Amino acid sequence: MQQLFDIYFVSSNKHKYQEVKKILNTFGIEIGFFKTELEEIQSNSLKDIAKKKAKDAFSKCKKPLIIEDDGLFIDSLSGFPGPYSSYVFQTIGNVGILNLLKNNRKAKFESIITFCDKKNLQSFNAKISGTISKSLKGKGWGYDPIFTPINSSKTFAELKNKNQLSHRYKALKKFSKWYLDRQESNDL
Ligand code: ITT
Repeated sequence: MQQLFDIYFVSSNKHKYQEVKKILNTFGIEIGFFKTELEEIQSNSLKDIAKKKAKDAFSKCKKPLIIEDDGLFIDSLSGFPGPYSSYVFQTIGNVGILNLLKNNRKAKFESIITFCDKKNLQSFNAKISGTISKSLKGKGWGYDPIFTPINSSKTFAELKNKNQLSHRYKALKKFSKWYLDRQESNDL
């Protein structure tokens, strides 16, 4: 029989779910996976995209849920690919990004986690600074082989503790505090 959860992560991306599950477990939150493609509006604001995605997710899953929208923002490319990170990864990919960069390799990863249920639509965001490596390093998903977080010489793909410092970890930490406080005061 299928297990029922108090809260679901809705996404098409199983790598994101695997990380979200591990991170939330460390905060004592169990989460189920509702795998589906979500509507992504075109906007320069991750927060607007995330809110729309969360409403679309709720119309499909019909249970309390979170979704996540991420963007990789590269300084020398004026923030590109930003809200288009998913599309850019599927088209030019990591090698395409490496070919676009010269000396300035500074970048940021941002995560927005949005919670949605019948009453609430609440977002939590976090960023991590870093640089884009000069070549692919390590085996990881998405941009992990090219993103080196600040204070590290290794890419996300090479690091063992990505889930203790990533943009996703920081946004989920904020969400967990809010969620557990609400649960404790029977406000959910
Ligand atoms: P959803 O169904 O949840 O929307 P998605 O993969 O389309 O899944 P996003 O729109 O948030 O998700 O995509 C941002 C892209 O950025 C994603 O497809 C990855 O390629 C990349 N990405 C996000 N977080 C990452 C991480 O921690 N490490 C590596 N790449 C990441």
